[in-house]
Amino acid sequence: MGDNSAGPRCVALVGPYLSGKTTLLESLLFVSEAVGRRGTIKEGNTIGDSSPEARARQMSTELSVASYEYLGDPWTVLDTPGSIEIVQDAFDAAMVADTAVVVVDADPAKAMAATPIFKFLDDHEIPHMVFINKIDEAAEVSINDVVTALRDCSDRPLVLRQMPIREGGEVTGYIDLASQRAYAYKDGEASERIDIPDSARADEEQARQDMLESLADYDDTLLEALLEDQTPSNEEIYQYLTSTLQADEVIPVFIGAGLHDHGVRRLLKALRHESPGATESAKRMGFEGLSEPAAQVFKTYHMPHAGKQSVVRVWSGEIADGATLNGSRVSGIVSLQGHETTKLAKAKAGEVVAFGRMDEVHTGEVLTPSGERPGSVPAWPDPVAPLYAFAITAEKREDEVKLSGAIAKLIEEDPSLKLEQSRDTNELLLWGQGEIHLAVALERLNSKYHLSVSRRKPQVAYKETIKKTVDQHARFKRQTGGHGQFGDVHVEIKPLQRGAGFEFIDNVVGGAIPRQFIPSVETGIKEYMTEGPLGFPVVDVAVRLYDGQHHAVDSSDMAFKTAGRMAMSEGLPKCAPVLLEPIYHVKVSVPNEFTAAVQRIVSGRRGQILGFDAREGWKGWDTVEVNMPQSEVHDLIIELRSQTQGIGTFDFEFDHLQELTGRIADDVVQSRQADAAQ
Ligand SMILES: Nc1nc2c(ncn2[C@@H]2O[C@H](COP(=O)(O)OP(=O)(O)OP(=O)(O)O)[C@@H](O)[C@H]2O)c(=O)[nH]1
Ligand SMILES: [Mg+2]
Repeated sequence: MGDNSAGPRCVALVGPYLSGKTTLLESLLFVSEAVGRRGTIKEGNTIGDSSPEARARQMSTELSVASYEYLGDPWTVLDTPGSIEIVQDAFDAAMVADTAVVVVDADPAKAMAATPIFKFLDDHEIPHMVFINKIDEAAEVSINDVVTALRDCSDRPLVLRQMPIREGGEVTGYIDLASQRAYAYKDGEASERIDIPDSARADEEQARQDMLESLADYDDTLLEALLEDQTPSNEEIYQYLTSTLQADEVIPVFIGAGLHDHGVRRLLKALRHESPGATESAKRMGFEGLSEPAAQVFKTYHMPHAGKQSVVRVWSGEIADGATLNGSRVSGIVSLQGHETTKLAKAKAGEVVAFGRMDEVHTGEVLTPSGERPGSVPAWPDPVAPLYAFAITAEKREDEVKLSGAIAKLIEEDPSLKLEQSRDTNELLLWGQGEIHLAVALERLNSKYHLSVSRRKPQVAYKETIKKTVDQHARFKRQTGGHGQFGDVHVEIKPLQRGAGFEFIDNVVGGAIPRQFIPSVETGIKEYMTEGPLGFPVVDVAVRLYDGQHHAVDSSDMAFKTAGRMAMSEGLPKCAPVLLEPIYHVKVSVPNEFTAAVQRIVSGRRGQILGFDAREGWKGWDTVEVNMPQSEVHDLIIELRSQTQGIGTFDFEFDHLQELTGRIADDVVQSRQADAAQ
């Protein structure tokens, strides 16, 4: 690797919120002369983040794709959002990249935020480097402290490749530990080679030795050489660096400042020399030795005019516009430069392009002429599970049908969103990762589809039951002109155990109520049960129909249904009704320094701790298992993130219904009655 034979390569910029990925993309494009003028986030004129949502918020809200050529090599860069709430695109982009560059702040206190992405890259063995950004603001920061803090968040060893040179309270340049050359940063041009400052020599020797020792863990020849006090040649060192990156064994760490193009040429060169190419990545993704062309969709956009665009990495062969893949026709191939597109006649292995109007095709899908997914290709990772929901309604009634269609498109673009029609409360729930994620989704509905949507906190699926058994008689009798109405029932209403649901027992003997009317009584009873005396669906109740009367002419299905409902509406309030609230089983996962904080959060939310354990596969993390009322789970993620540097998370499922009494229950019932009165 490391020369023009690598073919088109692809790098993904990933890492925590606001660490400078989009700015670094701009710098990569500027330094490589793909753009002549440098945009900034502040001015809102970068190649990345072109959507109105991203510009307005000065944050990335979805993937941006752009390309450049450096020293004759073609590259595509995938710039991904860093917000912990908008994570899907970073994961999906990293999957298809040859190398992921984890851009982080030069601040040890912010290192932890990189944990989820390190974990993802480690789990999928995606080669990655670290770029410690904003070095221009890090005059007082020890780079070793940053690296040490990052090491705690990564399974793979981090190896510092550059050392800052400090002068007059500023970082003025760097020493490259592989080549042992020093450079002074120059604004707007390449860094200038200088002598290694005497003051830095001792540190440099030590840092270089540390680097070599880390590499030696993966190479016996190097280990022997070091043990015998031999220094390998620079050529050999570069070879070790390249092979350990490709195998995702070692994570090289670079430093710089995207905003000032500092260290960016060095990064371009490191990528050029050390990044694996599409052939290696195709192997990693299970596309080795394929006899037909293949591409894989890693992002779907719905464009207002161009329609659906499936962004793919081509893994093998060539694909021409008009080709049929998986039974769908490719209608247009374009390369992407931010929101600008350029038409192409074909795309070849290694390239990242968008295929037009393949309506049946989804993110993660492998596209081949035969339509077969090679058995060696692993399943695409599951979408990130939702954590937070709003209940939504179209502000204009006539938009309701359009709304679900538009949301389906949003979900295709971002599978970490989910739509659910709640069976309990009948609300339309939009699920996502948090408030910002959902707010961005609603803004997108507006900017792309001109849909205005109102949102509110989802209702809790309260139920009610009873605690006492009661006998109830009810008679429905009407005399209206000719035909009258008559139905008369005796029922016993009694509580059942939790989870038993509803039971109807027919104990009528001797034809007191004719057979054909008995199902109508049951229907009437069930109708009432949808909203009991407290205003909620009634559960865990048995109703035994044991007697009644009928009238030869006036009795009817209608009359007995009404009598059944009357028996319930008169009887149930006397049965000591009680509110039931849904309790969820929640598994909260955090770095273990926050485990005590979780205990506080849980007890503040009427939760009950069931136990805790190390989180499987996550170094230094705990999972705390709790039972918690649904009403408290709603915004749990917000408090959890605020207490855990953003990275705490949980999963949850309904567990059981539990009696709720006292003030909280009174409030629930009152607000239900207030709603009903409206
Ligand atoms: N001082 C300094 N500021 C920087 C540097 N790089 C980025 N910034 C600033 O950091 C802020 C965030 O930059 P972005 O490029 O949007 O960061 P990002 O990682 O793309 O953000 P998200 O995609 O939302 O996670 C902006 O105000 C940038 O101007 C840098 O090298 N030095
Ligand atoms: Mg960004």
